[in-house]
Amino acid sequence: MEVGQPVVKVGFVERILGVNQVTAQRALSTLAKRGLLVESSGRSRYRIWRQPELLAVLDEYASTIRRAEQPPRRANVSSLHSESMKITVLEGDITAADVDAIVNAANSSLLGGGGVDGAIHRAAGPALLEECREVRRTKHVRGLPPGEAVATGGGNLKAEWVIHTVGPNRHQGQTDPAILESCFSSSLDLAAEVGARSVAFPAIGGGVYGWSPRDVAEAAHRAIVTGRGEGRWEEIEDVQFVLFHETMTSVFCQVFDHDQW
Ligand code: AR6
Repeated sequence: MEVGQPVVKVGFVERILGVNQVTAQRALSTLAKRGLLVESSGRSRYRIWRQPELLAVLDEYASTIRRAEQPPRRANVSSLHSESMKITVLEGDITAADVDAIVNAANSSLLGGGGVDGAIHRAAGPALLEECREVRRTKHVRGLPPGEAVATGGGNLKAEWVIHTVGPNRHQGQTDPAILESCFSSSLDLAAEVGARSVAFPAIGGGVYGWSPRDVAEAAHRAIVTGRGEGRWEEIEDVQFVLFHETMTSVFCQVFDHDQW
């Protein structure tokens, strides 16, 4: 190990994530395989390789393990109604959502990635990647800009459509919350356009792209309040936020609970 290189130890991971040693070790080994850490001094110390993504991915990984330790469940923790739109905050895996359209937190390449993007591509199968390649060849040759959305079929998913949007990447200096808000409104515009009546969103931007749970929840909330105020998305009856972490879920509940729908 080089002198001065930041390291992460199993005990640290146990403490910050509140998991046991076996879970912490499994998380670190997986992160090393993903190239975010490099093993050094055996299996107890790892050199940090790609710091900005590390904590987000660790957190996501630990949630996956915690869910595997306890049988998976989709907790309906909050359900709010406007005149015609029901908004629900759920905790679980979005690929299992029983909706017409699932929104993907993609990157501009549209060719897949980690996080929820990776999960959606794995669950949808190769037809999704093929459709994304076609979108790149035709509509978005230079890639999909942050804040915009594009629809494809859902491949093997229950959902008929996947709506791909790209969050602003804070690590690349894209810090304008209006772009994040636009991810939610453009996705709903497109969902309405393809005829979806139910739509599931992940916490766009809330992982690798570095937005806090509150930033994401408030952007989603502002988008829906503004759009509904303008009479948009009348046809969409059911909006679900399907979130991966307790922290994200509780922040969404706070933000969406404080007013009447
Ligand atoms: N179901 C629901 N939420 C999930 C799932 C899942 N199966 N998996 C992860 N999440 P991220 P971003 C949560 O990083 O910040 C990708 O590599 C996750 O815990 O997926 O917009 C893309 O290709 C977090 O709360 O999206 C881009 O390169 C939230 O989904 C980049 O990441 C969003 O985390 C986009 O970064």
